[in-house]
Amino acid sequence: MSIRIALIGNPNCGKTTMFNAFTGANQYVGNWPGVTVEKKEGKLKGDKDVIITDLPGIYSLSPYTLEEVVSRDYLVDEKPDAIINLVDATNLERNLYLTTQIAELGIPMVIALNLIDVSKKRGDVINIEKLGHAIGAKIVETSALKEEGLDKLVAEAVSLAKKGGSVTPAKVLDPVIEDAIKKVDKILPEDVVDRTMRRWYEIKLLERDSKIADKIKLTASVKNNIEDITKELEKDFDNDVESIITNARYDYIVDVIKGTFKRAGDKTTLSD
Ligand code: BGO
Repeated sequence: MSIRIALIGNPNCGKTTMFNAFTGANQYVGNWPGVTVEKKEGKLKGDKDVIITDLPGIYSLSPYTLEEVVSRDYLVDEKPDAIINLVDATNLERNLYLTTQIAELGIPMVIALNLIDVSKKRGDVINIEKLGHAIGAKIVETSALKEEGLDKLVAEAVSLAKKGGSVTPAKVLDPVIEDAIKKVDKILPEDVVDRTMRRWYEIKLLERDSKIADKIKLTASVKNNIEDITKELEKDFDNDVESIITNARYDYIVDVIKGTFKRAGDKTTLSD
């Protein structure tokens, strides 16, 4: 049986370069069903049982662009066996925003810390172990351009895929938001969503993501109860729910980066 691995990352993180290095001539290009967004799939060079899907480059798993919808529908509906999440090492903060969202899906994920050659040349220092621990995923340093780290990366992804199962996403948001998610969890029926993706669905429902709400059958009373939880959260923070959750993600990322990343020229040291 074949193994399905999805490549996902921000625009310009080196995804096309990496996809080409993985698949070479073994790729087919078409469109995603119903939309004019390019779909690229290919077989891994050296192991035809591994199918790699290159998802559109995006900044977020929100529902506002075709690319975002295509990428998240694929991850949620097709549920690949493993995800390779490319993170541009020279633009860590912005790239990790998407990573925090992907982690919520509970799909086994390995991070490719790409453009590491540029980051190292600049003199930036990243504590890979600590960063991986904080995010809850293994990190492999890569240069897609120089084809460095790619064998190790794909071996890690294949091994995760073969192991199967799912990952329990960490609860990394502000405790008040985590409390609201817990309340949604209590009222969301057991069998309406994939068990391992519950956190993803709960956050999207809290955010009033109607595309996600339309995917699941909820009674009017459950919908109203979720709306009440959202309203209460908005009252607590005196802000709209999407801004509240976006800000909380960035707070978490800033915290993670503080202990794991040192820009060239920064005189402070990273603690162990
Ligand atoms: C140009 N290291 C380095 N140094 N560069 C990389 C790496 C890496 O690990 N990975 C990718 N690049 P895409 P998306 C370019 O095209 O794969 C480079 O959007 C140029 N082109 O070579 O397209 C890659 O698919 C002229 O650079 O990314 C490419 O995710 C001058 O990052 C760019 C300089 O890669 C984007 C760069 C005519």
